[in-house]
Formats: sequence, C-alpha cells, structure tokens
Amino acid sequence: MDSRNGLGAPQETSDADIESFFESAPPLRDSFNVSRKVKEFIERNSRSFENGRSTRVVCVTSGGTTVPLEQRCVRFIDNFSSGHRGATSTEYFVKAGYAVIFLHRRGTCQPYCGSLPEDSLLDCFELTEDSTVQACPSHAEAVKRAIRNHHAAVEEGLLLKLPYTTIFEYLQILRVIAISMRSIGSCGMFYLAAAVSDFYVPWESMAEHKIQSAAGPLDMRLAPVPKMLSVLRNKWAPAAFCISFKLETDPKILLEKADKALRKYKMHMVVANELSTRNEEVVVISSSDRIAVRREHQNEDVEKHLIDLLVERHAVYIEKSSTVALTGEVV
Ligand code: 9Z3
Repeated sequence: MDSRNGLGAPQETSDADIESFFESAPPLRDSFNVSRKVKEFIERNSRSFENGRSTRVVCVTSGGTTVPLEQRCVRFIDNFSSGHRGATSTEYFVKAGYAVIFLHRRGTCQPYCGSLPEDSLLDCFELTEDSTVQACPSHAEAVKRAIRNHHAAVEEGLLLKLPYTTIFEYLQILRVIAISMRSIGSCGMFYLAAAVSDFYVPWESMAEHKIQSAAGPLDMRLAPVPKMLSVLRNKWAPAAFCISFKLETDPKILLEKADKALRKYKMHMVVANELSTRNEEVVVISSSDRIAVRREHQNEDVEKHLIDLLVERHAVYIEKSSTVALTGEVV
C-alpha cells in the first residue's frame, strides 16, 4: 500500500515526522524491562560462539498492528496477519543457529505451536479420573514436540519473545531492538514480516473516551505512519542485514512494488508475496537477482527454503562487511 496524506499525494517521511511520532506516542509500558531484556539477550549471544563464529541475531517481526481509535481503546483498525510466517520462520532461524528476538502481536501464532489445534490448552489436554492433567493421546506427540523444541530454544538462550498490540508499541519496541542491535553490526538481521499499519490516529488528536454512535456518521482523518524502514537502515542499525516484505493482492503490481521498496528503503532483500499464495510461493528480490522460492509439497513450509536462502546471503554479507572493515575496500 502506498502512504497517502489523505489528499491523494504520496508523502516522504522526514526526521521531524519520526521524532513527533515517538514524542506524541503514549509511553511504552514496562519499557525499562523491555530494554534490559533486549540488551542482555544481544550481549549474551554476541559473546557466545558456535562453529568458531559469534552467534547471529535476527529480529523477526510478526502479526498485524492495531490502530486505536480511542485512548481508552474500545475500537481499533487492524492489519491482516495471522503471524504464521513470523512464527514458522523463527523456528527455522533457531534451527540455523540464530538467536531470535520474536517481536509479535499478542494472540497471533507462536513458534513451535503450528501442529497444535487452535485451542491447544482445551483440545490437547484432559483430566484423568484422579483429576491430574494429561495430554490427549491424539495430540500427545505434537504436544511433546512443541514443549521440547520451545524449551530447548529458550534454555539455549536463542529465543526472546516480546509482545505488542498497537502500532505505537510495535514501533517503540522495534526502535529499542534496532538501537541495541547496532553493537553487533553486520551480524544482526531484521526480518520484517509484521503487517504494519500505513495510517494511524495521532495520540493527541484521539478521543479519550469511547466514540458515541448517537452523533451519527463518523468522519475521521488518519495520518500516515512515518516510514521507519529508512530510519532503521540509515540511523538505528545501519550495518544490519535488512529484509522487508511486500504484500499485494494483485499479482500484476507485486514485483514492481517490491523492487521499488528495495531501492527506496535500501533493503538488502525484499520478499514479495501475494495474499492467496503466500504459503506456497514467495519471490525474493535483491539488487542482483529475483529468486522464486516454492514449497515442494503441501506438508512443507515455504519458510524452510526461504530461511536457507537468507542465512546464506547473510553469511556472504558478513564476509563482505569484514573485508571492507579490514581493507577499507568498497565491495
Ligand atoms: C507479509 O507480507 C507477510 O508475509 C504476511 C504473512 C503478513 C503476508 P501471515 O502472518 O501472513 O502468515 O498470515 N508481511 C508484510 C506486509 C506489509 O505490511 N508490508 C508492507 C507493504 O506491503 C511493507 S512494510 O507495504
């Protein structure tokens, strides 16, 4: 989607827009603890070595963002995303040895839960005659696998889960993560699968209480959300490897829009996906090529092949960045 200023003209984001977005946003709850957890997670993983190299860290964003219409929020505008892409990708990144900061929308899909039924607590467990809880035989294997894999990732210190709901929380936490990731330079990666709102109601112009329907039709002016991809690339974490996603419903414009995003936001790669086929096929666009990534059969995740490709490209990027650092050569 293009950002439009409500008058039909596309708008560029300035530093002032970004500052004013953060200044006017409601303060992030628990911000001290979020910053501490992120900092400790990155520091611990940058000190740990696997196969002779320090652990790579990826921030995976996942789920839609809500735009509250009232400060004491009853109603909100939402963006579509189940969180499946982010949750499944997290599993493959952990498998590839990455430490993952999983910045996810509350209530969306979680890593290692893909093979569990939707209401996993009530459907996977039952009470025995003596009132102890046990896994239902039909789901026992899936439950054991989910618990085992999840605990392993957390105990090895490779998974930090941070929840958000609103566009304000999402961007505030993303900024905290990005600024902390600066310390690991090219070993950091951003995998921005969250479906981020293009428009929002600025906090200071938002109604405090529930909007009353008796007042008749509702006119509301939404402001464009400042494009944070540029500031992420240019200021917050300029050496990190950045992958954004482009979602369209019209396949005719998808690749062109993804190409445009690659150039405009100086992304290293853009993953183009169409809504109806997003679990079967994506096209990964970089400045040098376009690669179609498909799942090979129905029971396979397209993310398996996607993450293999990104991990490989990230390794090349780190290698090139260290050559530049050693020789001053421009690659
Ligand atoms: C995506 O394109 C994701 O792949 C999906 C995944 C949201 C389609 P699900 O969560 O779906 O598995 O159900 N994410 C990014 C979508 C987006 O908002 N991109 C912006 C755009 O297209 C750029 S940041 O303009």
